[in-house]
This record gives sequence, C-alpha cells and structure tokens, in this order.
Amino acid sequence: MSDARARALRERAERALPGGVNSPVRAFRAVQGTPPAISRGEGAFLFDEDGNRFIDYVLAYGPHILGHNPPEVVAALRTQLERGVAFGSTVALEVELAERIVDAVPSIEMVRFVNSGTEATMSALRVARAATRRDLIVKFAGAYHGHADALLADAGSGVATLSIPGSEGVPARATADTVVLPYNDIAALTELFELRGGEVAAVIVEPVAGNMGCVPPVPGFLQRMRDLTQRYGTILVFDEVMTGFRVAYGGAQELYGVRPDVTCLGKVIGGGIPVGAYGGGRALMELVAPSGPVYQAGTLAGSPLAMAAGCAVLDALHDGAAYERLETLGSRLERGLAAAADDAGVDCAINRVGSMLTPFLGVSEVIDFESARAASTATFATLHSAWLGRGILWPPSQFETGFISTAHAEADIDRTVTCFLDVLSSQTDLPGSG
Ligand code: KE4
Repeated sequence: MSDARARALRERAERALPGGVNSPVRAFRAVQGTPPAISRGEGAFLFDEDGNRFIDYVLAYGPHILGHNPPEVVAALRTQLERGVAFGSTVALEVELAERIVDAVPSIEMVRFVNSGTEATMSALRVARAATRRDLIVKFAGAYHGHADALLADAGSGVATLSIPGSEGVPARATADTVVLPYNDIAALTELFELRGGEVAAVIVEPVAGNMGCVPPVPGFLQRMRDLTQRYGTILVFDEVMTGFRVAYGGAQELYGVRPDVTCLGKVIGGGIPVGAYGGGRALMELVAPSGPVYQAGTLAGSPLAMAAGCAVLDALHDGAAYERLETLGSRLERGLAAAADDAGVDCAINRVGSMLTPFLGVSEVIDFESARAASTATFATLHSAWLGRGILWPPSQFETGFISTAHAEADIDRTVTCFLDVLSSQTDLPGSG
C-alpha cells in the first residue's frame, strides 16, 4: 500500500500544525506508523490521498453513526448551505433539534447548544456550582470530559494515551477542587460522600466510559451514584458526548434507567459538524444567561449546519431500527474477536456496549483505568499497524473506543476478525488464556 502522498502531506502538516494534527490522538503517537492522509469518506470507508481504502472504526471518534456522508445528512447540509451558514440569530433548526433532544432524552427539559463537548461539560459544571453554591467536582480516573482546566486531572483519552497525568499549563488551583475516584468503585464513591458529600457540587461521569477504552458501568454503580447525589444535594452530570444517541436513542440514561440532573451531548447530534450541548430540568437550565446568572456564550453556537445535520441524523435513528442493526454488527464483532483470542490462546478482554467496543490485549477483565492500563499497549500497537496495513482503521490507542456504523457490513466485520486472529496467532509474548 503506497503512502507516498501521505508522507508528503505529513511533512507539510508537521511544519504548520503542532504534531501535524489538530487533536493529539490523530498523530498516532501511541501506535506505530504514519497516519493516513484521508481525502474522503463514504459509508463505512475512508479513502486516503493515495486511493487506499480503509474500513473505518474511528468514525471521527463517534459522530458518524450512519457512516460517512449518509445521503440524508448531505441533502440537509446542501439545503442549509444554500440558505447561509451563520446568522448570529436563532433559526428554526436550533429549535427543531432542541425539541428532538427534549423528546428523546428522559432528563432534558431544556438544552443549550455549544460548539464542542468540552464547552458542554465546562458549562454543565458551572451551572452545578451555581445551583449548589459549592465548588467540589468529582470525576473518575480514565474519564475524559474535554480539556477544560478543572477536568484535566487524570484525564483519559489523549492524555491517558500520552501518559501525561493532567497537563502542563493547568495551575494546581484549577484542579484543587477536583476529586478523582476509580471508575466503578462504589465503595470509594460512598466513602467520598460520607466524608465530604455536603461540599460536592457535581459528580460528572461517562455512564459508559469510552476514553479508557470502552468500560461499561458495573451493576449498581450508576444507581448508587444517583442515590448519593440525591441524598447530598449534588448535581449528577452524565457526560453523554460519546454515548448520547449512540448506545440508545435516549442515551445511556435510557439504557440503564438512571436519570442525571444534567446531560452533556456532542458528536452524533451534529452528524460530524462541530457541536456540543448540555441540558437538564427547566429550573437548572433557567440559571443560564440570559435567563439567569450563569454566563456562557458562543459565536457560532447552534450553527445552522450542525443543527441541520443533527436533525437529519436523529430522524434517521428515531425508529430504532438502526440500534438493532448496530447490536447485530457489534455482537458479531465481539463474538468474532473473542473466538479469535481463544483460538490464538491469548487473554483478551472485549468490552462492548452496542456499537462501542474495545479489545484489551493480554488481560481478561477491564473494569476501570487501572485494569485498562494493565493491557499490552505494545501488542495493541502491533495489532493496529497490522489492521492498518490490511485496510482496517481502528482508533490509534488502546484507550480509545472503536465504533461501528449502520453502513458497516458483515463482510467488513469478518475481515477485521480474520486479521485479528492472524496477528494474535503470531504473538508469543502475550499471557495465555489456557
Ligand atoms: P470535544 O471537546 O472533543 O468535542 O469533546 C470532548 C469530550 C467530552 N466528553 C467525552 C465523553 C468525550 O469522549 C469527548 C471527546 N472524545 C474524544 C475521543 N476519545 C475526542 C477525540 C479527540 O480528542 O480528538
């Protein structure tokens, strides 16, 4: 597979952009090889500048649940493009998407659109601190909620991949009110609340963790969190930027039957156009300017293009058929990878929720960041490179989640499994399952 044009573009990119990218994970620093220079996407596939085709499990890190350039999204964007892209004034599409989200997400009565997941979580915490007049925030090790200072403490995703605890440039006082607990550790959460419950403004959680790889909540974890936050007057924030409209039309809160006070959204609701949102009960959301004293703003918030794409995606997901298809494909991939690991005689924990999946190599169970970090990142890098060489693009980090779209086919899944078996069968240094 030629990568001449990719290398040439990379050299120019590294001169013009830090690391040659606009987001760290794209630089492939946690794996081997040169990131492909993508020129276009179509359905389940990406094509690079040299014409090579890749089955895409990155899907722009989540937005493309229908695959690349689904016709209904392209049509909606084309229509809006003809009308204009930004007006600095409310347009009908902002109300249209807001009403769809209110109808879909059990805990949302009112929503505010922003331009990224980072802005959504940052704003949600500001509302929580205003509502409770408290400062303490609780998050979980390995979780990533965007790059706002207060949340860059033991963050997962890019920071975890780069093994940088927190980040340079974040003053200690910015994270002094952030408590980081182990994910899925009910005892630690209970102890924190028994000790400091009255000080906690908010608990923010990925209801299905996706930024340490895919790590589902253990039974009772989310409900216990809801009970404790209820009892101590703490705002419960579900960061559903990744899981929203991905694991169910009503998100993880519908799937697990636990209602947060505030929900953060992104990715899928913009169909690949920059977007974020946070929403909750009317009393809380009326605290947000100009209705209330919590300031938050954004020049291009509620971008008509993002609203148009988001409405088209949600309308395509609304009847639920997509989730049945995603479950069929996700289950096929999970079973295939598990069987391949068994055949190869190596330990492999495969965590999946719907169309979110991560294989953790060399370990048999992953329930939190500590157990995720026990996985063999070296073998993951070997696997990633082998998949890439066979035209399969998986997220370039053990601590990211692979995504499946409704545009993927059984043949794509089977090809991915076959290559996985080839790679694992040639590994001699992985712990065996037998
Ligand atoms: P953005 O600011 O990148 O739009 O969203 C931040 C964010 C917030 N919450 C969750 C649960 C998220 O997963 C994210 C961003 N996800 C990463 C993928 N692990 C984006 C990929 C990247 O950083 O390039």
